[in-house]
Amino acid sequence: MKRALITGITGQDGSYLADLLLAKGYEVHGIVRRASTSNTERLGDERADAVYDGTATDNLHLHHGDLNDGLALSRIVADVRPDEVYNLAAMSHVQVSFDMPEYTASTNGGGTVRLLEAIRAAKLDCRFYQASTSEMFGRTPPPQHEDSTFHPRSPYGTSKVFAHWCTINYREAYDLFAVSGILFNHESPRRGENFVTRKISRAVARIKVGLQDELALGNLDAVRDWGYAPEYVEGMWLMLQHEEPTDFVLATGTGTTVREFVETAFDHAGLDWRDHVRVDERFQRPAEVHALIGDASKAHRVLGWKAQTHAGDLARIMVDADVALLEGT
Ligand code: NAP
Ligand code: G4F
Repeated sequence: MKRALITGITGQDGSYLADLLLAKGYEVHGIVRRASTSNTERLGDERADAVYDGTATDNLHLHHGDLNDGLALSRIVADVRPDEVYNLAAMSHVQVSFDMPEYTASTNGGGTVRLLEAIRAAKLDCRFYQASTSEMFGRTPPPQHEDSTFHPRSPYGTSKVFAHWCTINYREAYDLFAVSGILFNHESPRRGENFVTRKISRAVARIKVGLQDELALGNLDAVRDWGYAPEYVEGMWLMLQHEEPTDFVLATGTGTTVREFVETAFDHAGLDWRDHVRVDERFQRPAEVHALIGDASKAHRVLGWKAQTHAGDLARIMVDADVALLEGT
């Protein structure tokens, strides 16, 4: 039985990856931050409680830790001795990173080094996945691929460029099977509520049932390449099963503006977005990434991976899920 360690297991991707690996028969270990309220909702609070009180019946194991705590990371890595490590934990919100640049650098950049050092110190022969991002391309015009120039536009983007190069450096310096997945935006009903797609789908559902009338957004002209998160975690796993450690872009290859996503989401609920959306300066960023559209042909050619769900279907999936959540079904 293979053993995997996932940082960020309570996040959108971590929770889908845990589901995938458990279904494949892995023993799954996850690192969870201590919080004063539950942060295990995406894993299923009852399932997480069962892990903590020792009554769990599946192969999920949770450990308290933090990417800013190198000693805890070292202890967990040495105790678990995983075959595969997926580093998904991050301060992942681009706009928030402008408010917390030091914390973002320490968590996303320093945290990756701490984890890589923990693996090296434990002399582990494991495979390592780093959650890199299309935000690293920033100002470089689309289509962006594995060899495109990095020009990050936020503290988040710069921290991820550092972590990306650390991953490559540990591959070259220590022969670690370390892979960087450069993933374009991927969303789902489990997406955090302050990312734009979920903010929109949640607002549409609330407007439809009369709980809200207005939705305030920032830049409606930004173009993103939005895919469906469960498909992207499959891609992460495929990268670690490949015989060679090499980096991959995952993307749909289709660009959609925020305005188009809004229009599709409101249309799906039988609403006219012009009656409800207003632009609010508070959601504009000091430096914006105007257009991200990925070229994932390497992942298709080498791994057989191809995105199946595009932005229109994604908007409908997310609106349906938020309506169902409100209706309690
Ligand atoms: P997410 O939903 O925001 O999840 C982030 C995870 O990191 C959560 O489990 C969070 O814990 C954890 N975390 C945050 N700070 C931490 C710390 N100091 N120590 C330990 N854990 C910490 O993000 P996601 O969308 O699943 O993304 C997963 C990874 O892929 C991130 O690294 C992100 O930057 C990267 N990425 C995401 C996308 C995308 O479109 N989703 C695209 C490219 C790359 P809590 O639950 O306690 O907050
Ligand atoms: O949903 P967003 O906050 O995602 P963003 O900035 O693209 O970052 C996400 O994708 C990255 C991959 O490229 C990940 F690495 C990162 O961790 C995260 O998952 O914003 C998308 C676009 C931006 O151009 C933003 O300016 O939507 C625009 N936007 C317009 N109004 C808004 C809003 N974004 C947010 N969050 N909230 C708004 O009201």
